[in-house]
Amino acid sequence: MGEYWSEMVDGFKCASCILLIFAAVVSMVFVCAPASALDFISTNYSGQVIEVGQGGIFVLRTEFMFDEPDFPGYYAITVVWEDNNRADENFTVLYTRAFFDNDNDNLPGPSPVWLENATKLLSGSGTAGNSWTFLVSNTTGIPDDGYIDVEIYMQAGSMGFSHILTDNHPINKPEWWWATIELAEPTLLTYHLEVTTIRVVIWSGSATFRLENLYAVNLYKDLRLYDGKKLVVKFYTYDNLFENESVIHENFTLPWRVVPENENVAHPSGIGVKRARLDLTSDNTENVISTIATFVVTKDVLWGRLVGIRGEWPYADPPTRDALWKELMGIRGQWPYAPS
Ligand SMILES: [Ca+2]
Ligand SMILES: [Ca+2]
Ligand SMILES: [Ca+2]
Repeated sequence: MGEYWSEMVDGFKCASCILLIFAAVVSMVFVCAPASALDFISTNYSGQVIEVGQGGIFVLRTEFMFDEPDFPGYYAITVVWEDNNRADENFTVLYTRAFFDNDNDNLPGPSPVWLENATKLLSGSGTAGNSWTFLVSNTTGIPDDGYIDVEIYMQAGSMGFSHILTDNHPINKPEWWWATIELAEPTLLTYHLEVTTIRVVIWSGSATFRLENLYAVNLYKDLRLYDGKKLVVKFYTYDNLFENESVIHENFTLPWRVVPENENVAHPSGIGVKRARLDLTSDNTENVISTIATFVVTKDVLWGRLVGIRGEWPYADPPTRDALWKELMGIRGQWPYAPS
């Protein structure tokens, strides 16, 4: 029994020995790893689509962390694009800024700790016009550890020209291999970036019309506007003759994110809706910058509303029944003209 017990103890010792060795190996891996595994955090542009208005400003943000107290930190961020030999297909770097962001809200905060940047803009001949290379780096080693954000503020346009509308103006294509993020503390690491798709647009998002009742549309919209002064719902006859309009938003500051919302828009003439259209316009609503959505009250749409009225009828109070009856007669009157 005693012998057996001592064997057990020896076995246990041996097992803890192995565990210790294992722990030592693991911790060695860990000690070696942080500089390479923890430095780079993320970007908002590598492999991403960025939408911007013509002449609008967008930010390329790189986030990383220095965590080796005995080594000052270094960074260099290089972005590359081409201009198709046109000022209106080029970007302009406006400025850069770098700061500690230890609370990770991507903002410099009320008493920011700025880091000194050096920038360089180089150009040469590329495959589609000039190739532009922009480099931002720190000048001397950063003594403090922590989370750092480096931002490059760019404008969609150059030489006083706004960038043309486009689905894809690439930044950092894979063949432009020198587009990298380099970070160094005890070791120097190079990260290659995925292509960034810059879309230059008037607006982005979506808007959907529904018939609320014969006299009003319901409009769901989740939009970002980069241009324009007014959002207008315009009403037309089935033959596309203008009837009336309702300005639903104005006096907004661009770029503007329309809070996703459902909104009922009544025909201002109090008559049945035949065609409706959501336009982004200048101050004069006749100057259409872009038509965002269109809607036709077809026979199918009218039928849907008839079914709706039938459902509401049994529960409606007398004044509502009067209104529903009037609407029903209105649908009857509009039906022959509605396209199927
Ligand atoms: Ca350090
Ligand atoms: Ca912050
Ligand atoms: Ca950040």
